[in-house]
Amino acid sequence: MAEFVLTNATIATMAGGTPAYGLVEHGALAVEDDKIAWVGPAGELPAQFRQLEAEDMEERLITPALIDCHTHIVAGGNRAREFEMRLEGASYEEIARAGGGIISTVSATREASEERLLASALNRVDHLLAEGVSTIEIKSGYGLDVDTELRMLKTARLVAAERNVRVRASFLGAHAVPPEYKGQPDAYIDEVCIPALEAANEQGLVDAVDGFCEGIAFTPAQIERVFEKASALGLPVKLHAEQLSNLGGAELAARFNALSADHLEYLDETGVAAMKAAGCVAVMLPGAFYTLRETQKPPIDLFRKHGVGMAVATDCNPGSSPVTSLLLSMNMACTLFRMTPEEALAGATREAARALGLTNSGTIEPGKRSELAVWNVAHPAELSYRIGYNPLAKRIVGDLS
Ligand code: DI6
Ligand code: FE
Repeated sequence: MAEFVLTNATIATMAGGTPAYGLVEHGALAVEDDKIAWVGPAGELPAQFRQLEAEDMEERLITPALIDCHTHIVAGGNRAREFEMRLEGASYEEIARAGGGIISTVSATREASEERLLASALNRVDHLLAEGVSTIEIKSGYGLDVDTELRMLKTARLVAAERNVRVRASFLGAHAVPPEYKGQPDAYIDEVCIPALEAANEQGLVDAVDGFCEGIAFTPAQIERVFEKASALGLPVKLHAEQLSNLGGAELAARFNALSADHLEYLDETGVAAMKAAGCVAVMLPGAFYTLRETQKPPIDLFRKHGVGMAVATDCNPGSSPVTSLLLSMNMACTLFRMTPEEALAGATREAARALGLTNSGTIEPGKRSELAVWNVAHPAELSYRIGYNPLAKRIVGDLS
């Protein structure tokens, strides 16, 4: 069992309250059994920890290890051609309605073997781990048939077997209507989506159930049927909601006590209030906003006013957010959405943990797991400030399996 002390560090505990960042200067922390045993000013380290091996952090910054709470990192192929088409004037919705978009990744994913899916996912996962990420949420939703949905979820589990990373797998069968069910979304939900969810759950492959509630995807009534099945199976839910229009998806998610509602550019105050009442986290995905050159920003001021927690994630996917940097996503959350660097860091740690229902990760507090990132910077605002620069010194995360 690991027992050690890290000393002479600046520690952003992200435990909330004051001072900002929960900052401890000239700090130390003690780790026992992969848990935080103590954190505070180095001069106050209790006697019982003074005989443990101590490592001098030379005034580096320690934060909770980062958590990417929304990715589609397992996917076949890429959509560089659609990137070109959008630059030539086509919209994301037009491309989707013409059979491209999510459906083009579905074709590539159906054709890919488990080995190919795993190798391409690991390549992207490694970029996240190099930035001090401990935990990655991975969605299915590019299979849209029972076999391929299961293959994606198995690949997500294999990521955690190949690397020291915690993976949370979300079933996203209600992501798009596949070509063989064109014009028959209800039949798709009944004949494919719900049976795939049951099969995946039986095999222990599902930690949460997600959906895409949008004009180009599924109506609230269709998502509700998937959520009812999730509830019957005892699985928590989350939802892609209000990304391109307001269909009341966040309110639906709140009625099912969703862990999170994600995107939310078109959310109104009624939806924000419903999320607050349900304790639902708002997941901000500035990489998709940037890639699609959106102009309607999510209602950050309303989230602040109502006290709705905001997470920040990459939304790593081949179409709307080919982003494999959580630090860049934090920078975009600040520059594009006007979140503060403190909110952005909380969004990639404490609030991201909440968005995944993880109660023992995301802050540096006694009793929580010691999942830490050590950075070659002096102040936590530097993590959001630089662009395309990775200041990670090391990840200290214990065994995440
Ligand atoms: N919203 C997203 O950001 C991803 N899925 C979704 O429902 C993007 C999916 C894609 O374009 O491949
Ligand atoms: Fe997404």
